[in-house]
Amino acid sequence: MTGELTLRPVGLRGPAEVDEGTENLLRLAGGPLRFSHCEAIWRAGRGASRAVLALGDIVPWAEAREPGQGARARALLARLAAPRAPLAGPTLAGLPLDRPRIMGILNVTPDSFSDGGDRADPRVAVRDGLAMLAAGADILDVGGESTRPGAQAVSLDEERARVLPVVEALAKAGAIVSVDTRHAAIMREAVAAGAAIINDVTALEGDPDSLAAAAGTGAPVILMHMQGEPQTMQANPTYDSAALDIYRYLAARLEACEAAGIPRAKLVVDPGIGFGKTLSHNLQLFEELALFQGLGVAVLLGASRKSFITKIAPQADGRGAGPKQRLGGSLAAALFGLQRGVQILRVHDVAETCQAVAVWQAAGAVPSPAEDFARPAAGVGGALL
Ligand code: 7PM
Repeated sequence: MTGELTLRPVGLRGPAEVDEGTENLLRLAGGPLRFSHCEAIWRAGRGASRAVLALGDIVPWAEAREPGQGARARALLARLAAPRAPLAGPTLAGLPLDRPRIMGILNVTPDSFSDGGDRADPRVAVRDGLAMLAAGADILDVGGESTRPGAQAVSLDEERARVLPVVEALAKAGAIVSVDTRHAAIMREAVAAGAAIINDVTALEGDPDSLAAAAGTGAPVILMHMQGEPQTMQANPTYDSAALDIYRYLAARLEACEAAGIPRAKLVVDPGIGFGKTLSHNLQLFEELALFQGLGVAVLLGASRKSFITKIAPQADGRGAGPKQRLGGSLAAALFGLQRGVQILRVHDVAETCQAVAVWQAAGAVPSPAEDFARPAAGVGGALL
């Protein structure tokens, strides 16, 4: 019975915490973090065996699980270490992913949960988008259909009217715009209007035409995991193992995209915090975020202002903090994600997040130029294999 091997880098360290001259290390996805150990997970049927192993012990451990798994382990290690290709498409020259990227959220829906419909007016949305750019956003994510549980379905015409004017204006202003939609027609029209990236909470499954539409645009695609539908996804989310189940789902979506002609270099995965997950599932995903780097593509984290924050830290009066009172938790989640190797942060509070990331980097997670050039990082071809 063929099982399934996954490797989760653990003990991720910044350059000031490692000795590249003596340790057997890999850099995670070409970014600032290094690792010398992985949790190796072997899942056969419903059982899973796990072991935290030094890099040099992983291939033999895998081979001992099942002949041929040593080669699989080598391939996974190569994917974990490989620098992520810059995101590129017909209107996107190439956004390097070797440092944290900030995606500012522009929900242009009258009922968007976090900004209470402030941006139903396109002029307001464009003004706010430009402010986010000035505050340091690398990408602006424009969405016209609320995915709040119980939200009213939106007609294509209504979504069009909300999204396209904002996409066009911001793209004309020079912004890298992603369109947050599950509808193939909106994907096509938004890219034609200047959107550079497609962001789909249904991982191109929400519309039978999405795979072809996305492939046809040539735009990079963010594939997010959601269990069920927004209306019902929080009723009783269940997994054998949330991180492993979601990893398996995203691996399958990556295969489907490649088969449809979308190369892996244009794909980003996202575990979908809050989309069909209990608090426990969300926390396990945070802890195990580095697992997703084994898919060999960039990882996006969308935790900003989400309700799990109020479940962890209710306000003194016991009530849940409203979306705009969740900044502290959002920043903590963002930095935790960076510490687990996440490449893109999808956030409402751009200025605050950029400031937090800058302090995180200065505090040691990013190599000083001297440090970085003095000792080139060990590659996959080094002593470990
Ligand atoms: C109501 C409920 C309104 C939830 C908006 C939301 C993500 C996303 C959204 C995410 C990616 C929000 C969500 N969340 N796209 N779109 N990842 N890739 O909190 O986590 O913004 S909508």
